[in-house]
Amino acid sequence: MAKEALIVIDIQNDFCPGGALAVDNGDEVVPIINRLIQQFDHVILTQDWHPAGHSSFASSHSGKAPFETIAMPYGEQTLWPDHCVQGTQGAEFHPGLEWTKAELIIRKGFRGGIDSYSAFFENDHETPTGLAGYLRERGIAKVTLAGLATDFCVAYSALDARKQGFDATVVLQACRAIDLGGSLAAMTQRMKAAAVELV
Ligand code: VGL
Ligand code: ZN
Repeated sequence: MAKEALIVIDIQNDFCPGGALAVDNGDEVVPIINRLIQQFDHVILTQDWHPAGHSSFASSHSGKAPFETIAMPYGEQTLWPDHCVQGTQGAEFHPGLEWTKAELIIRKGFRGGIDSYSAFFENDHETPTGLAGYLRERGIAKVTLAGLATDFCVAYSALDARKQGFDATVVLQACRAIDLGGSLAAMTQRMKAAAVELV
């Protein structure tokens, strides 16, 4: 049988209550994800990892507020509060996440001029992170995704997994959403249309 991997998306302090870009009830998924980690032979983590002054931060654009959008050379970009700055406490994994078993940590959003929601591609949808090659080389054909946030990093990762020919399942009870302007419903629709299995 083809090998499977669990991809745990961005379980970092800044996405949990009290963090800079807190997702409502984001920390509730930690015990659920810990159980999933025990169940999978292969576990991969992603870590949002921005340099200070990153172009996805509203604070980098005068007159712009968080959750507004801006036109970037690679397309429309939502602007965020400063979050997950490299080396800060906010960028660390949630202290309750039992991550030691993870075989790979994919850091993303580390280039100042471009954001990266997906674990596979940056937001230009063409600069790869290397994850697809890593999975293929290791014979992993199916990925299960969980984490934060459902309608951004989880959804874009699941869509790109499908585009790259992997089977993809999202465990919804192990995800929480930001839900900005209907983004949760829109991204749920896109995942269904791309044959992402939602369980
Ligand atoms: C995320 C917004 C900005 C996410 C990361 O993990 O969903 N969202 N950076
Ligand atoms: Zn980010």
